[in-house]
Amino acid sequence: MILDKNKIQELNGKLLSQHERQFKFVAETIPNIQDTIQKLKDFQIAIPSWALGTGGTRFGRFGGGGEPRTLEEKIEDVGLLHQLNRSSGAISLHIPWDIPQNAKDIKALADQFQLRFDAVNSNTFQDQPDQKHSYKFGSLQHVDKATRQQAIDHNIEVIKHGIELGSDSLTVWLADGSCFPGQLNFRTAFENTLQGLKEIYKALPDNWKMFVEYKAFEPNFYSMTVGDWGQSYLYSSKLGEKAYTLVDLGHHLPNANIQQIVALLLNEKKLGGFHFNDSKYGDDDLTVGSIDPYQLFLIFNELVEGMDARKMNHAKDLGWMIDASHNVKDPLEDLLQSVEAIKIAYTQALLVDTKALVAAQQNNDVAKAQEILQQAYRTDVRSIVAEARLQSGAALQPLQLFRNEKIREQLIKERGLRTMATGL
Ligand SMILES: [Mn+2]
Repeated sequence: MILDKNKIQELNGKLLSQHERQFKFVAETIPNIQDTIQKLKDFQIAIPSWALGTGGTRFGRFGGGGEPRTLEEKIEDVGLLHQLNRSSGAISLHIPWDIPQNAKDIKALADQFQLRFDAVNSNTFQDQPDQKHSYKFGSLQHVDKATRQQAIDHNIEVIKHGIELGSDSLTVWLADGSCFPGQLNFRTAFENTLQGLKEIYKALPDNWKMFVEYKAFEPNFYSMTVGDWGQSYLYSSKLGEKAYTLVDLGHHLPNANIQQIVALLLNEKKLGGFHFNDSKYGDDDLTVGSIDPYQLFLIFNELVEGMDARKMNHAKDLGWMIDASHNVKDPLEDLLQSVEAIKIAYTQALLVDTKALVAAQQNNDVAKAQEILQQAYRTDVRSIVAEARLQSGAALQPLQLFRNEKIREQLIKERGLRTMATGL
């Protein structure tokens, strides 16, 4: 569905005077506020097609109704989000769940919503009905050459779909690993995986990037063949300069210092992109910023500092994606909240007094360094993020508008109650 633009204007009109008061209050304290707002307008976060529906767990799935049934409807949903916040201008597809029947038409539809295609994602973690060899014991790591070749061919197929849609990156996440000691020869698994990745890498167009995503555990519980940033870094270094590590915030063991990982990968020119989500225990795939917004801020602080040190473009030089899916919220509301949390953390990171922080570090003034970071973190920047939305023609309060307009109810009416967006 397409939201009537007047609805956005109408609600913004009602909220405007309060917004202006709040914005003025905080803007006065920030030098070059319009620079910050421009950065926020440019900063777009890709929405993964699989987050548009209820994710479920291995115990069950409680669908909320009105989920997109086709690729076209998935694009419409992301288009709707983008209309509401002007911050979700890209969609990340999952093959084979989202194979475009007619790439030209799909591209035209995305253009209509001003969306581009972000990284395409391959899938060798489940078997498809027409598949010859099973991935039960892995894909690129598999002991059987034909199974490995099938996984390589699939990834090359995904690149081809991506080229047709104008994407410029491939994300490879492998579920490969082992559940029990002795099941796998670690070195052979690594070498097989590396050889497979090399074959896929060869099929990348010159302007493409390949993201190697790691994960500490699950679905394999004893070892993962790309289990942490060090292993991903090994693969991406051996592959070449088009290969990068992708950091999914939920793919670490508890208490990992993700901000330090990010800082060093960025420094080594090997950080490619992000999958944002939040977690309490593991790969919980919860709404970004719902559990530990301070960590999210600290990660963004390293990103901004590291990108500025390398004179990178914040909006374009890294891949920004959400990777979340769960059981209890409306997926579109969840995505609005996630995008908002990312933008808030980014804004707070832009507010850090870098000069003062460097001076505090040079003087070993630990208390001052903490004060500087928390000064930025504790600034209520919500009205700055809202101002950027307002200037872009989006809603001051996207979630409120989503509810006021009863968008979910309309989607249920259009699509029915028992629809399902993911291929899980
Ligand atoms: Mn991920």
